[in-house]
Amino acid sequence: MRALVGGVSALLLAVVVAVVVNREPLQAATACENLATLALPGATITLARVVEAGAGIQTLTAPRAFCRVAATLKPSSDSDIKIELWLPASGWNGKFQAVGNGAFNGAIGYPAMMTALARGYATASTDTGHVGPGASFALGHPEKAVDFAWRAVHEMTVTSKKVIAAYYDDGLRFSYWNGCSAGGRQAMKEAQRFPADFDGIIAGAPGLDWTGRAAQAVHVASALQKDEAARLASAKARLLHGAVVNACDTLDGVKDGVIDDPRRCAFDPAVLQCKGPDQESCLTPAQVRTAKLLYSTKVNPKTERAITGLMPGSELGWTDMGWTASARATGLDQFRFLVFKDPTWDIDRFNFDADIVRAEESDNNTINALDPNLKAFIDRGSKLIQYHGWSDPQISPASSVQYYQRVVEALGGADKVRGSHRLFMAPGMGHCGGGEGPNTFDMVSALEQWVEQGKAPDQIIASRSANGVVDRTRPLCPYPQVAKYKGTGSTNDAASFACASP
Ligand SMILES: [Ca+2]
Repeated sequence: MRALVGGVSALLLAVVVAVVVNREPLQAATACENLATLALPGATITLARVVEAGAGIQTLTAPRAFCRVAATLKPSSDSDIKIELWLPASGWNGKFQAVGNGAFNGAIGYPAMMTALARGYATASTDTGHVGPGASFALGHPEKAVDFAWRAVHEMTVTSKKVIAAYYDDGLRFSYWNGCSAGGRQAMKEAQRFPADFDGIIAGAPGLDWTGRAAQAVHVASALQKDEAARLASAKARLLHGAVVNACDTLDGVKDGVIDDPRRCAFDPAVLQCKGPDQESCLTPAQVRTAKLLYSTKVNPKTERAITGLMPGSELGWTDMGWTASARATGLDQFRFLVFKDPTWDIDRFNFDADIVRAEESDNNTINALDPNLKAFIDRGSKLIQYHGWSDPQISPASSVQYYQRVVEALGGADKVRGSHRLFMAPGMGHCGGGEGPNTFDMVSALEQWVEQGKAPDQIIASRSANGVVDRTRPLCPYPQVAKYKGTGSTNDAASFACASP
């Protein structure tokens, strides 16, 4: 009997050893390098090499050893999509996290990949099908425009999952998307168009109304180009910001230098208008008009959809050409290369009413990620965390609220949406971070808990630091809830607040 047990034990041991032995080579250098010969439709693997922990990539340091895979994807004859996929050589968490891009920039997002890799993720990023900033790549290359609009991200995701399946013994457990700005637009596009690609999606400050934002930024830039005296230099923007905060800070019941819901701030810049000549302490009539222009909501005269402006409180992020240099450049390139397809087109030719219609029609929902029908994504059980800073000077935060409300309407009420899609507005936060409000948070952990444990994020704690020390924490709340002060305790402590209806 004992001999039999011993025999069984020996057999078990042999099986265990066999499994371990079988498994080990898959995570060794040779297995990584063998990925170079992997046959994938529409994809050519151009690099498969182990990078050791501590090795440098650009200015970054690898937090763990990984298998670095680079590939070129050609879903169309004119496509040239570069991707990288990094596979932890050990300590893989069984999950995949794809990361997003910024503006029109054709560049693989190494920093975000490093962050995902450090958490044990297999991670991927694409250059979206072209190299470098700007949209000149699209001129005469409609297929490259499609690659940028949605195809590069989807193809990257499909290819990455195949490589992950080839490299690891264990199956992929969960797939995530994490992006902000253009990466937030990519996030929404995936949820709308390829609902099976990801189990969980983080959409930060999504540029989902890409053409509306381009029109708004060019509209402001056009006005300021015509009249230099109307520009709001940073000292005047600071003056305006101080007056806005002074007028609206306490509308939320807490005097903390941050306006919780700037839509309630009905500040009229005309109160700052100079009584006499221009001075540091006042705004000229032209500067008052500029401030109103930046806050203003325009309407697409054909679709009647509102193209929202910037919010009171965002003034410190404005440049003297309005919005930001990035918004202006992205807007100009949108019209020059994608709408008019004319490299000589310039901002002085812009006509808002005619050109916003033309921009949206020519886009035909290719780059814009405005489709509110998330039913397939939701029915699949996938989860979407959307967030946006109320002081974002780049992409109107009200566009995030508008989209969320359109999803609620399309799906038949907030009850149909709450279990799958939540929007977190961050008071005082700038574009994807920064700003005077709490602006640091861990959306990845919140999403992991929602997707993997079914624990929906009823609040997400955000913090703010000064000189490397956290000086305020505050819950971010699922829209339309806001963080309400309980009446006792420090207003710099998240525990003094609870998420509640406004
Ligand atoms: Ca306040």
